[in-house]
Amino acid sequence: MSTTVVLGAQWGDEGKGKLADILANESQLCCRAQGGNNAGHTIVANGVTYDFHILPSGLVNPNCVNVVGSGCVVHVPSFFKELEALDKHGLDTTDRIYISDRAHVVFDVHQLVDGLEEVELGGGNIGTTRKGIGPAYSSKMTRSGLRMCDLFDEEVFEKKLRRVVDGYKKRFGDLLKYDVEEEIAKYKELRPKIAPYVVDQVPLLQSAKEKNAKILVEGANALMLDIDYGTYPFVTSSNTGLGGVITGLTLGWRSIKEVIGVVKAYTTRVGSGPFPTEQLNEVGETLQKVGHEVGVTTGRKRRCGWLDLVVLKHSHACNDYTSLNLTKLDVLDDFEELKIATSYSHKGQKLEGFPSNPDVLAEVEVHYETLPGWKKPTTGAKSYYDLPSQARAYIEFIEKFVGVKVKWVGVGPARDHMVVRS
Ligand code: 2SA
Ligand code: GDP
Ligand code: MG
Repeated sequence: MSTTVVLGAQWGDEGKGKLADILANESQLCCRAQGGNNAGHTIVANGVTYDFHILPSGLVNPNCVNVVGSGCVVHVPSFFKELEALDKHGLDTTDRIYISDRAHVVFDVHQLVDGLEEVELGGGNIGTTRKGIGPAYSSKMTRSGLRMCDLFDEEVFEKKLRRVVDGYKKRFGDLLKYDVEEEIAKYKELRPKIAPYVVDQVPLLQSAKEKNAKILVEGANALMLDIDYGTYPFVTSSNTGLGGVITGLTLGWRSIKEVIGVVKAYTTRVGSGPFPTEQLNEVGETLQKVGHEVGVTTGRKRRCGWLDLVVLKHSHACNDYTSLNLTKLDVLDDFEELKIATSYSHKGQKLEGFPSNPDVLAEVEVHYETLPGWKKPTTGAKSYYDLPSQARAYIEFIEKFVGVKVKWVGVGPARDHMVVRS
């Protein structure tokens, strides 16, 4: 068995879905290890644009079986909504999508609580997607959550769900506008519908191992949103790095052959939290417009700024990438010059590494290198040497600084807008 892992190296939306779709072509299984339908992965294939949230991007490839792993959280009605959207595009998903029976369930009450918790935080809110991700993982960690396997015994299901809701009622009182009876009734219909999709992931992956299958793991969100190594508390509620892959799936660590970090050629972030290279000026606006930087799940405008190699070095220190996919290089085609952050200082002192304290991060002074732009279109490039020399210099600067090879370069949204280096 050999496993390739695709991980977001910045704050998300680097273009993981596109690389996952390309690599799914040579994989028998595509698995998600963490997160829920907060993720938004856009794939442009055969002239169709697909948006994935909880479903793995391997579904676009008709020969790839897909798994939503134990480390994920699943809002069942949204799962079906996404499947229906794929069906409308004519994509046959029959017998190609399974959910681990250990994955936790996101209920409507979690989504409502997500909103209430954001209101409680006031000006210091996280800027979540309000998909109930944080509350569902909180239920998991306090051992009161329901897993997919809990859906099938009606009596136990009701008892457990009522207990979760009672806890929230105590906390939020009348602010929580939620009818548990309605949710219970909804699951009477959903129960038989979801049953064929729910499997024990452990033997499924064990059998893949025995068959020497090629497995692709599609990371969701990104390292800077990791609950332990990201910009806490402005993060999502799962381990988005390599650690989450190991706990969220049962792959066998020996099988992991590649860990590919997906890096946007500039930086974006959705939601709140410090963002040292953010450009609240014309540069940021141009990146937002040219890069069509709008959230796939919430439709929020993404914050934009220069590429930050302090972030990328930290990300590499956490995930140990074997190679990188630099994406959206084409968005930089019209810039006269480009800036790349190479170090931070705080109160006049140069910082080693990436600060863990968000207040320090919010105050850092960023030091940049300036590189010449190329002022030529890159989207038609088929091989590395089709790229302008300044674009290659930009790529090689990143490689040298981080110490990891850039193996893929994205020069447009479609499948074939990808330069592969040997
Ligand atoms: P949550 O909802 O609890 O996971 O939010 C916590 C933080 O994590 C950020 N987050 C994301 N950042 C980038 N992309 C995400 N997916 C969507 C996309 C986002 C969207 O692909 O565009 O549509 O807005 C994603 N999901 C979570 C979030 O902004 C919070 O900062
Ligand atoms: P993910 O969450 O990492 O899968 O990324 P998203 O799908 O949220 O956001 C990336 C966006 O950039 C999507 O709209 C992709 O279609 C698009 N995209 C991916 N790679 C490239 C690229 O190389 N160039 C351009 N112009 N767009 C790209
Ligand atoms: Mg995204």
